Amino acid sequence: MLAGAAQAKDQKGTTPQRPNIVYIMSDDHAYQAISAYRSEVSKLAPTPNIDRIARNGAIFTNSFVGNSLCGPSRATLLTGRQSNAHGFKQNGNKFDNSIWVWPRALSQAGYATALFGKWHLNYSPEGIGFDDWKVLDDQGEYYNPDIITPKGRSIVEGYATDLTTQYSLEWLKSGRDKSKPFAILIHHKAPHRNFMPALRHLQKYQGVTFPVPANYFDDYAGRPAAAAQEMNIYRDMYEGHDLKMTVAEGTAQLRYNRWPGGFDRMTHAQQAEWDRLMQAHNDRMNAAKLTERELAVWKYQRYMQQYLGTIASVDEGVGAVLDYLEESGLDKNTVVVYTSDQGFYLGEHGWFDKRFIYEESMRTPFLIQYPGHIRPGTRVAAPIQNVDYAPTFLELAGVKGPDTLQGRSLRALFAGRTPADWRKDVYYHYYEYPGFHAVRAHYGVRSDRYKLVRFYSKDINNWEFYDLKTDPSEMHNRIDDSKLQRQIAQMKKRLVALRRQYGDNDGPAVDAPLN
Ligand code: SGN
Ligand code: CA
Repeated sequence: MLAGAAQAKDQKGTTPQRPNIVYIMSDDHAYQAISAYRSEVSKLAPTPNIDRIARNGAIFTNSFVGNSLCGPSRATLLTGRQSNAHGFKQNGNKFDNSIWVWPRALSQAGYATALFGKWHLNYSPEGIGFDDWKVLDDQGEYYNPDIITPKGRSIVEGYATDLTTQYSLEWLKSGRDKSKPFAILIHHKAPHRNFMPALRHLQKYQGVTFPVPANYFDDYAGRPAAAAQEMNIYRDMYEGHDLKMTVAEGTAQLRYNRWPGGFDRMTHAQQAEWDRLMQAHNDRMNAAKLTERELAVWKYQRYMQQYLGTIASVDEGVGAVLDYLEESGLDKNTVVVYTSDQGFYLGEHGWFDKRFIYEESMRTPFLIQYPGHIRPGTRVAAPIQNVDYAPTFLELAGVKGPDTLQGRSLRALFAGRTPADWRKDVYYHYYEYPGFHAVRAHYGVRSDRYKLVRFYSKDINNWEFYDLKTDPSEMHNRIDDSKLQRQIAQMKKRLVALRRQYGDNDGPAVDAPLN
């Protein structure tokens, strides 16, 4: 057996066949936009193919990240460690491709490995341990993106999501070493900003009116960091770049477009088709001369139409991969995971983007199928976090990981057993300030009932406390509520314990004075 392949023997003394792993991760895909999670928005924009995974296997209803930002989350996925431990705390850091990551461990244990799509940790994944890879440059572009491969970099005509699916299928069908089990990472750029759907989906939701979240016009009372952010749909989205609004009726000229790169890359034919498909909708908006509040709601609708439009191609891509696995019979011995690098706000608190510990950002979807090992339709409520992915894949592949892993395999959970000592609460730490969207640095802990948060930037330095049972939308900071002081003290203890457990000394000590 190959080095590192600590494959357990089963009761008959034979080595069970190691499963293949298909890990599909999109970028900024809110659980609210996956119909298996049954949100109001997703009822109007279903994801039938992603839902197949939940139907075939399990859906985790309390899945979280430890730092709701792309780079840190991806580094956690690969290393099984929290941001402070792997060191990639904010976007723009450079990932050290030589540190321990599970894809290399699987490669060394005899797996064929590949990565396609968004990487965003370093220039390329050279040295990570992938037999094959093709990645988008940095954040990646939706249309005609730059693609970096072991041979260099080039502009490829096409739509990023479709290209990522195409590369993945090519590798699965004919690119890999078929004598080995495989692990493939399919990392979609969609639905990341600036939310550009494929032309075939550009009008898909144009006529649809999505339910506006009840707290869309949040006043942020008692929550200074929530008030100070710059991720408000009606105030901070760029009308051209994000919302694709035009300057006047009868023209396709966009309003303020801070980063024109996304459109400049289109071919003339793509641009002409885009303009044609958007014209009537934009003309109606310009003709309506909307008032402030009406415009704010219109912007939410346009945001949803575009964001969900990009997900349509992701869902098709997931369907194509699942179809191939089924047609080839590979599905029987293949674990398929669908997740996102973090959650995202779809208008809750008036927001897009993520970063905050508040629910919609801290949560991330997690769906998994593994025929014969997960009962179809399983729902798991135990809290999981992205530190758990690496230990899970290692256990499935029968490979021993290093002692530095900070998560725990999900295998017992999806097999229907929650270990008695499974975690009861989840740690969180966001660092990137100053940065895009002006979300102040903070850390905190979330239990099934409460959430305790410490913001610690120079200008905003406060505690917040939420009762998720009575206030699931986190509108009322109860930190000064005399009736909750016992629970707050208890959560502070948990926060100290979790900071110790993960070795996180960044930021002020939990008992440090506020100023
Ligand atoms: C870009 C986006 C931001 C986003 C960051 C991080 N602006 O800078 O809105 O918060 O990425 O996103 S954009 O208009 O240039 O897309 S992350 O998913 O990579 O962490
Ligand atoms: Ca992201």
